Amino acid sequence: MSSTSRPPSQPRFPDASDEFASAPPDEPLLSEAEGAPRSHALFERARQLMPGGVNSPVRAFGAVGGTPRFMARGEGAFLFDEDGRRYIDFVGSWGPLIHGHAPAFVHEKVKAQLDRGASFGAPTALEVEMAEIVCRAVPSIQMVRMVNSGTEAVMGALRAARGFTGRSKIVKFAGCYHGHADALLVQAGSGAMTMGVPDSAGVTRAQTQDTVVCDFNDTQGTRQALRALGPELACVAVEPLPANMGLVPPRAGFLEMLREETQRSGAVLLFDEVMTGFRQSFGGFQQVIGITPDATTLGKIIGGGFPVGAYGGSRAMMECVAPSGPVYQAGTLSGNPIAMTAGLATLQALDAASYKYLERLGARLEDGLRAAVEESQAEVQLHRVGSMWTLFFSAQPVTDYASAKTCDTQRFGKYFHAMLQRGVYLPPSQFEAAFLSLAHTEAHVDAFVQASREALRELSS
Ligand code: KE4
Repeated sequence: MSSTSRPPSQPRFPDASDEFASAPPDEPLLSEAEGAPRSHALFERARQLMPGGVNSPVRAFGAVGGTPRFMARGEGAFLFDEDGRRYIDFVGSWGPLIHGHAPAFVHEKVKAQLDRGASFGAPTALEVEMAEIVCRAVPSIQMVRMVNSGTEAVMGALRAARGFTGRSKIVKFAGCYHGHADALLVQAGSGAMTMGVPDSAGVTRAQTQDTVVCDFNDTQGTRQALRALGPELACVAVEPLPANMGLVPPRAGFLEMLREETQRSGAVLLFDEVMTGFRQSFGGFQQVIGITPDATTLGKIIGGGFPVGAYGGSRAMMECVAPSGPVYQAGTLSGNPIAMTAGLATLQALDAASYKYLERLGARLEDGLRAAVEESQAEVQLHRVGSMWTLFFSAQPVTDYASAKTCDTQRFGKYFHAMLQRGVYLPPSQFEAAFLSLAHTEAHVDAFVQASREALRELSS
């Protein structure tokens, strides 16, 4: 845990009486083109120039319909779109912004670093400081390598696991997302063991033939699959708290079985904590559940909003990575001074009180949302862990990818837009998690609950 005190410029936590006192003003429901003319015009231009008009698919509102809001500015818990509309933001750039948008105590340090230079292509003290914090905080990490995205982190970790074990097979789980590396873009099949079938055009069977897909939370079937793979198995990659099929907590015993079986076979157990690292606790979700994997991937929060990723694990495995060992991996901007400065300022401002605050806010949100669901009799499943949650539009429990896929995504889209109209910005997909930050207050949570109460009532009318 960081020993430095909170930077003076950052109040302990925004107080609940901040300027956001009441629900956003009631406005007539406008058409997308009327309600968001600048976003609409920008989207028309963007679609001519970039695939789907975006630089990452989920942003295009394909899963919820309508015009994606082009954001102009972020401040604390708020986003402001190009049409000047303000939203309470519960996406937080998909997880990095644990302190909210544009925290002064982070951006001041980044601005100062910019005057000293953005990138040197040479080692810096900043990378040593970051490595010391990560190795001290994350139970499984004795050595770490910085990269520039979560995808790169997972690519590096898998290559290190294969180089370290000399084996080829990888197990991943249906519904878990680990970035867009070829070997992991495989058909999320059902059943205990599905040989990897490419899930994306451009990925060849050759690139996925060593990838095996199991079902998350299927303890017995997965155990059988791991035993069948035996000494061929290099790595089991898992989000210990999956959030890319929506938030689906692990069943008791499931992760423990993965730990036991990989210990037994000598395969590397990789926890992909790109999203949960430094989010669920300072030591990640692995510290919360007390299960130490062999390797961990990180991203998002450790870059404080700048491009970053990291992979780490035992000294024995990491010393296989170039230049210490034969596993090659490199990156022009890996560990660059800007991302390191932003990441260090972000991590150094996190302490036990931060996570207590996020849990208190998360519990308030969950209680309020459950009451709103009760009132509207909506057929939904609410999963919340710490500052992350998903409201699944399903009458049935959601415990894995197959059950997540049965959700009524049309109704989710209606809920999403009803919330957007009320000034609440949620992830534009049923299969994502929403995030609270330390910039959110009780007033923001209460406004979210009130908007949800109205939106769910609207859906059920
Ligand atoms: P990036 O390459 O996007 O930095 O990280 C890939 C990644 C790896 N592992 C996990 C567990 C992840 O959640 C991610 C990326 N998360 C998504 C949100 N579901 C990023 C949003 C997007 O793709 O635009």
